[in-house]
Amino acid sequence: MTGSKIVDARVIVSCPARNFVTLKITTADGLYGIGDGTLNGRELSVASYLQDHVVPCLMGRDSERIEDTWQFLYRGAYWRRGPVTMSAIAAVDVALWDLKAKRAGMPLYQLLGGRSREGALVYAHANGHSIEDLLASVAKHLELGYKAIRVQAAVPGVPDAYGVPHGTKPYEPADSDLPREETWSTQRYLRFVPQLMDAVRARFGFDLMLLHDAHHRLTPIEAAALGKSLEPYSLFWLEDATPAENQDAFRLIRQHTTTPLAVGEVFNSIFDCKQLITEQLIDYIRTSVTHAGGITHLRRIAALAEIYGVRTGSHGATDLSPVCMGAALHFDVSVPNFGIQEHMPHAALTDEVFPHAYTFVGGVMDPGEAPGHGVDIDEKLAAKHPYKRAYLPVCRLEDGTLHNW
Ligand code: EZ4
Ligand code: CO
Repeated sequence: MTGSKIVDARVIVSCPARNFVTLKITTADGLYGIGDGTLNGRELSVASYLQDHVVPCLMGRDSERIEDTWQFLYRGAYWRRGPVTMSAIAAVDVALWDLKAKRAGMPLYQLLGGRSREGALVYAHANGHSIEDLLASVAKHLELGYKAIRVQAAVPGVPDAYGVPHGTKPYEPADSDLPREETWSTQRYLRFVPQLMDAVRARFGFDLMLLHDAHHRLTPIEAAALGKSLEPYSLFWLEDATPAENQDAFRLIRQHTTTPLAVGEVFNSIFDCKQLITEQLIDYIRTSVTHAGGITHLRRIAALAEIYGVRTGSHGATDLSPVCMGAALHFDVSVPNFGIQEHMPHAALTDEVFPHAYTFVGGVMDPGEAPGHGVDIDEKLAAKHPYKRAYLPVCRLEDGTLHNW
């Protein structure tokens, strides 16, 4: 193991357009691997978890022992699961897979069993301040070659709708130094979404794959009603209809609608989705490489999902770094039950800090053929953009209530 021994592990926190936590692990023979540990709005907790508690345990370990290192960090800590822990474990895991693939001189997907498909179908975000505005955004994304598009628009009479940018800035969910508080009306939303979908189908027809994110804002019965009212528009999926701490809730939604359901961007382990999968209550599981314990754990979730006919549809917003996107694409092209991958393009500065081998052509993305996961970090450039505190918004109903489920 001499050459593959870990001799250095560095946590790099930077803000090239938005915050990212990156782990760089170096071995005795001078190879290095990169992992993403970004947890939106809680970045420094993962950085500390890594720096203070994980990095000391990595020194001198054999970087080739990915499974054993995963088990050591997961079981060995005694305190299992949770987004901070699992994002930190993911950062190590992805860096080790990157290292192993580089050492083998292969793109990562080869170590995962080779390609099951030529590319990964991705979906884009179209959003607008009005239906007309949204239709223009859909048209723009179709021109760019996207075959699948998530549509969100401002709800008339509701001051803040999820997924819609403030002013003319590109959409970025974590956009304030302290949490911005938003007001929300479920009734207005439930009336509006079918009108929105109707307008999209009337303008663009039914070939386009259409997605929508309810962003955990509904009760189970409201979600059931929405799913039912959207059936004529033949959605690819309805995402995060309700929060899923209570996995039972999806039974009720499922009994009422044939609109396909996706959930899981906030899940961090297989236990968050075990019942959803084994009872076939969902169609797509949205767990990501970074927030669900890395390639090692995401493969287990996908394997469970495979035998119950559930497909993958990983979260891929801009708060998951290009390192996560690179690793996700290797996973996506290899896993048999891949469904779709979210693609929210990063800012030009983010792409500059993280040079990458992946590409987008004609609605699909490809991880590329570079050894490893194909994503690097320009540390000098990253250092010029220090961390800036940023929070996701907090949502209240019109009566001021924060929870309605
Ligand atoms: O709210 O990435 O489907 N995508 C989403 C995202 C998430 C953010 C949270 O960090 O819902 O916009
Ligand atoms: Co979402």
